Amino acid sequence: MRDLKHRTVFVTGASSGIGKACATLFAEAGANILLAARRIEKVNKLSEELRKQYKIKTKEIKLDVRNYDEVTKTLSLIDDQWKQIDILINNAGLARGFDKIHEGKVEDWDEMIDTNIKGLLFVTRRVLPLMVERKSGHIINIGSIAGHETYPSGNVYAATKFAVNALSKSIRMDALDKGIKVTSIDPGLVETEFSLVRFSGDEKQAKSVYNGLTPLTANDIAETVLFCATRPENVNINEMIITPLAQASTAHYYRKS
Ligand code: NDP
Ligand code: 8X3
Repeated sequence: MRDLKHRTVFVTGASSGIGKACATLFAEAGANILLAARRIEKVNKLSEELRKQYKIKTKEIKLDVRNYDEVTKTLSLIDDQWKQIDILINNAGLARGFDKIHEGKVEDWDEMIDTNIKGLLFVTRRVLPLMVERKSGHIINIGSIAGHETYPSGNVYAATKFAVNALSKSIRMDALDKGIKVTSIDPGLVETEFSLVRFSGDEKQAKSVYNGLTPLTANDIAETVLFCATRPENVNINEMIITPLAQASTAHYYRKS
């Protein structure tokens, strides 16, 4: 098992859900954490808690992954010690809306494509060269079961996660001779702010996604991310699909009552 002590882990979307849980578990394992999201007040709070509790180093960055100039400038301005990124967790992402494609909102499509595909690419474009230079690093993309199979009204969200799936495979090929690991973690239903964001703050609708079943927690996913990040040097986990017990596919759920 690889030791994470003093390693540098960069988590995008660290203000909530899976990203927050990853930042916490990696901090507990002794890694130094670079935390990024747009809601900097949430990032700052978590950062301070992690520093105090686990005696590690943290750095907060306010970042909108959709803006390539911002990604470039922010990452070029961080101290050299923080540029030695050992593990990048490309987690920032979202679903917007749940419309049939002929009724879909173009602004929702733009937001998902800009965040889930272009945002992941923008961050990777700035971080991967630093790993290539050092011939070492691990990129962990948070994809989705929706990157393997779609579902009614899942259309553009699923398309963005199919793209993440393709990019994980592509990065693995392009960086094959550079000693870089690439892993795709592909969850099913995880109860986070995800559904609240998808349904634009409608709490009742968001809650109904998890009716009658026990969804995964962000911590369940963070544990699998940590597992992948701590395999021996020669081992690369390519992808993992993780669902709650009550989910068999993007369209099959067993709901009690
Ligand atoms: P949350 O809504 O709880 O967290 C999403 C995170 O992404 C937030 O920290 C948010 O931060 C960040 N984010 C969103 N847009 C941007 C942006 N433009 N720039 C920077 N950060 C951004 O949802 P989850 O934790 O569930 O989602 C994390 C990932 O997991 C996503 O990629 C999602 O697609 C994926 N996933 C989730 C599943 C689920 O059922 N929950 C299942 C499968 C995959 P902020 O708003 O502060 O910028
Ligand atoms: C989130 C899981 O099934 O809601 O990626 O698309 S799903």
